[in-house]
Amino acid sequence: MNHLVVKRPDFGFAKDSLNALRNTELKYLIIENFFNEDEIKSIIHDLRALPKDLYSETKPGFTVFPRHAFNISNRDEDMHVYFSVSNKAIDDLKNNVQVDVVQRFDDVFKEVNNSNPVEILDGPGDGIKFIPVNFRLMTSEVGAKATSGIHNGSHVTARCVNSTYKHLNGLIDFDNQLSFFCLLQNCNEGGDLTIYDYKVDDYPSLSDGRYLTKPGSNVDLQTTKNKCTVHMEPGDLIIFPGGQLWHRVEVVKKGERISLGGFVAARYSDNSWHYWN
Ligand SMILES: O=C(O)CCC(=O)C(=O)O
Repeated sequence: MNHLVVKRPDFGFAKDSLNALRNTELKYLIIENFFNEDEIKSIIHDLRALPKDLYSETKPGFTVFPRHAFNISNRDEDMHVYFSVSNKAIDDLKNNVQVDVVQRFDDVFKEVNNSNPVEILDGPGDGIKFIPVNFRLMTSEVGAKATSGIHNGSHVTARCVNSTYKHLNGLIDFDNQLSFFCLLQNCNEGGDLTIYDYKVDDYPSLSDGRYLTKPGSNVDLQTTKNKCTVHMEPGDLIIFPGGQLWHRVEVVKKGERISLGGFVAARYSDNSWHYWN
């Protein structure tokens, strides 16, 4: 599988990347300089100034703003809980972060989708939207491995069958969803993204964060060498087939890692792409 690294605004042959990533012809796309140094400084300054109650702690050492669509600690949460706060969360993003991060994603997604717009996903009901992106802050808390563990989109979805994703069934191709995030701050040790050469179907499905060995398979994701670890610089954006390929953020050993991201997938009815978090 290939990967591409491009510099904004020179997209050249990355113009059809969303489709190439969906087909796993591409393993990942990096867009360098998605945010420049001054923008990153401004965003991090705004994050530090945010009222504490706008953050949610998903587990010790892993804090997000605004919240995730799925509730990591309560898989039975009713989806209306999320949608009752999602429009306010969109306003919180706009009102508290000076750099218009959503506009930036709109612009870049269009560039890598053959000039077709990629819109924020609609929620159930008129005027209700998903939160487009969120900030993820991972620290190296003592005793808590602030990392995502090895996962893929279906794994995440499996934890959410009773909640927010329910209404997406049949509408969005979220088995083949792409993950994306911009790295805003590197931690001092760890925190790189590892993408495995294995797809969901090559490997057993997980339950409750544990992963099982597929009967007859001698693949062990913990020890396999068939993977790549991608080191990114602050300001780089990565898009990869996180719905299909196993991946993880390596344990944050020192310092704090800050990223901004979400998911993007095509709607079955017309193949138009939408993003959410
Ligand atoms: O936001 C990040 O830093 C990690 C993203 C990730 O693992 C995912 O989207 O599945």
